[in-house]
Amino acid sequence: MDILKELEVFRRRDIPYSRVLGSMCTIPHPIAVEAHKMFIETNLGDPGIFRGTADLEKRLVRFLGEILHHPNAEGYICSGGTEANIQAIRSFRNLRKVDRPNIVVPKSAHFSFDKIGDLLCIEVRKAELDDEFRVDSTSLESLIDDRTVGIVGIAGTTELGQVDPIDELSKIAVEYGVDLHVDAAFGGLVIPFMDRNIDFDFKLEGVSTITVDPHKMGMATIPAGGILFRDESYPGSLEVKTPYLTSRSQWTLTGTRPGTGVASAYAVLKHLGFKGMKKIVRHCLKMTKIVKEEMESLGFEPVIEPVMNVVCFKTEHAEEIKEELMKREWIISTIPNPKAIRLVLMPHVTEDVITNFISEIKNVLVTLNVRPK
Ligand code: 0PR
Repeated sequence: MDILKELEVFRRRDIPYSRVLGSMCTIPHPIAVEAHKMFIETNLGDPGIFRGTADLEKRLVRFLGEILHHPNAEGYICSGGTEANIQAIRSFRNLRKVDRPNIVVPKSAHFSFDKIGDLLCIEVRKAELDDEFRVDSTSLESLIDDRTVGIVGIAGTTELGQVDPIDELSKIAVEYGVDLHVDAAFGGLVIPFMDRNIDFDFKLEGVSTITVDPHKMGMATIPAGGILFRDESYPGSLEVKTPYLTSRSQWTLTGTRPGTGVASAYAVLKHLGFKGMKKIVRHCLKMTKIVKEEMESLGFEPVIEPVMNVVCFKTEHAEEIKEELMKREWIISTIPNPKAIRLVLMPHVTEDVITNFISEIKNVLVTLNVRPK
């Protein structure tokens, strides 16, 4: 018991999600927690032992494939968006086999692509953005050459929640004969449930692979990332032999890997269904609208009109505001260019949370004696 008390002391120092408006993770759905507990000892690294869990993973991949217009996509549940992005680009590189390979990504790409450059010894070329912070497809196209093994588009950028013109990127991918990876780590479980229609997935013929993370908007327990491949040639290029396991080979990056994320993600999607997910997304978009209006009435101006449940407000004082909020145990984040504060309206953010946050930010402006812009 003493040990548990000791753990509690540490755990109590964590900030509760009800004061977090700068994270792409959230409180897992209650059914996710139950499912997680049931699968606590499972290891998908040895699917011959955990046969049921392995079959459940196939079902979940099918679910995600259905949501992304390709029920027969290959894929697996991994540690998160970073691993998913690594595996997609690694498959492009392995399939192409060119000397000194490169990929072209938007300037707004998540920092996991910098890790990818280093790990895979690939040059990462960064394409310019347009005024709305979407990748400029002309700039991206101009960076493609005969050593380019793939291009990347983002459906839900980390900083602004913006969606690149994936349809244009798909045409470019087909024209140049290169693979297109869509990083929909965040947006993959938002866009399909929005009223607005945005094409970003396997519906577009140029899209080869998609990152989609249940541990972000899928309300699964951490870790639960997802990588989907258009066909088996992509994961096939990642395969290594596993002589002493119950399976002959594996194409995942990690060996031992939990089944908890699979169970929790499956449970949430099955429990909520399309309708339930739509309701969650509608809630998050409503909270985004409310916070945007409240912040505008304080004199803040959004960087872009929010596309999904991420909104940034321009301010020269972004860092000071963030620090002062942190002292008061509120968590937001900032972006450097343009200087802005960033809010992510995850399912745990309710109108009460927003009311408390707005009154705190008013106090912060008074304490710092600054104006919003
Ligand atoms: N791709 C995109 C578009 C992302 O936004 C992220 C993470 C990743 C890939 C990488 O995913 P993993 O972190 O699962 O490997 N985006 C968030 C970010 O960097 C991750 C995050 C989540 C950070 C919760 C903080 C936090 O409290 O902001």
